[in-house]
Amino acid sequence: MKYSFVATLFTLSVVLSAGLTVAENPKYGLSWVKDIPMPTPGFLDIFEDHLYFTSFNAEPWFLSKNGVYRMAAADYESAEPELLTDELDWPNDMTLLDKEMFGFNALAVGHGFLVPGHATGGVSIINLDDPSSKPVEISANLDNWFYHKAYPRDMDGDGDLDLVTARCRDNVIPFPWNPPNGGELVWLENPGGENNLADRWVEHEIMEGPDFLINMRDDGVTSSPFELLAPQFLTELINYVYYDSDGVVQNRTLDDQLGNAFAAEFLDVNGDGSLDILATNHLTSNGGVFAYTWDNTLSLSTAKVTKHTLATGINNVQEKGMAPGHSYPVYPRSDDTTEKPYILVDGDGAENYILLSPTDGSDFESWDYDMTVLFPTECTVGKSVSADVDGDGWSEVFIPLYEKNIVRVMKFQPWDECVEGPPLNEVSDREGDAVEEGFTAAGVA
Ligand SMILES: *[C@@H]1O[C@H](CO)[C@@H](O)[C@H](O)[C@H]1NC(C)=O
Ligand SMILES: [Ca+2]
Ligand SMILES: [Ca+2]
Ligand SMILES: [Ca+2]
Ligand SMILES: [Ca+2]
Repeated sequence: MKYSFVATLFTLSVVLSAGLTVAENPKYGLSWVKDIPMPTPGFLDIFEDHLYFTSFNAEPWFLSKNGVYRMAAADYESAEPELLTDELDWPNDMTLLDKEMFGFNALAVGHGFLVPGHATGGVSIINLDDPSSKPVEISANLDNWFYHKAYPRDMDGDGDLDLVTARCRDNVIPFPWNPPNGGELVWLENPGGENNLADRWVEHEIMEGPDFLINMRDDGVTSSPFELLAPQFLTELINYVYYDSDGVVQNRTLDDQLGNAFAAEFLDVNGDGSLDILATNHLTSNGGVFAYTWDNTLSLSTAKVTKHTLATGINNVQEKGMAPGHSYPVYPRSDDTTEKPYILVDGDGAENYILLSPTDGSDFESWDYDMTVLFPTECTVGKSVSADVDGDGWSEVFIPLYEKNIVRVMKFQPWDECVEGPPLNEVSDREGDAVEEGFTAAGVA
């Protein structure tokens, strides 16, 4: 194990107006439920009633155990993840597609990564109604381009849904004979008809810049054919991409001060009913979480945008790696949305799991949050996800602990009633002892 942390919970101090400093726990914390064994889990999503997981690793593709898995979310106590496919190399994030697109329920998965041997990726379609069928890669199989997330939009107005995605070329070792690193926003043209998966789709470039993740605005108020956020890692900014009234693509840089960007999403961060942006960067030191607000009655293309820093000081601890990863708001109690939601942050290379609780949950004007490291993970944290999947009024949280080969299931509970999970410093890394021992150490038979 490269690093070990003191496995204690701690909270930042809260300064009271009287000038006293006391440590105050958030009202709610995360209580351990179980650890689900899964090789090197990466991205998690919840679509409808199911949890979806991707798994990838740096071994040569013919040795590696890549996978896309699914599990009935409400049955998290007993269900086992079902392998949908192990044929995609380095699957990243996923999107559930409408049945009308292919005539079956389908998942679009972006795949490939900058790790040598995995750099040529694509976008593939998984048939969820027939998981025994092989995924179909529809992207153009371009050397050294990899993809993270695709969204359906009708880009040419012919009535069928195309896919919009970002592709990235980021050679870890930039030999002079390699094409330059960079990112591009592209759309893949649906050929239409019943055999629209028979051939690869033509890939059209929209603009340069977007590279890893993108996020489509989907609140119904949007320019046509889309409005999106591109957290650009390579060019170190958050870009807002939209179409003007002449149908010409335009873009506006929302923040060029945050360094390498990781995520930026359209969300109601503070639960006041108006749309905001939640973002993270991805740095070796002093990574953070940021919100951006604007007057929703105005177009984001011209409105004044205010940046709020919700957390800083999130430090990478790995030899290779950066921090933090993805973050998202969640109501600890799904049936109580009167106060502001909490925010969960994947530490990624910081090797921890972080909770931001509103300093004053009822003050919707305030952007002050208290940061609590819930537990050290002793490994990379992938993209976690939360929802009240069993309808008991408490939100469950599913956390991919990459080198531990575990998805940790937790549930919001009152802070004082939270159960601590088995210590992760006793769970073997992938590089260490047998994976099976790791599962045993984590209390999973
Ligand atoms: C994006 O914005 C920059 C700066 O305004 C501009 O130079 C560039 O042409 C824009 N690209 C597109 C595709 O709109
Ligand atoms: Ca179309
Ligand atoms: Ca078409
Ligand atoms: Ca809001
Ligand atoms: Ca629940």
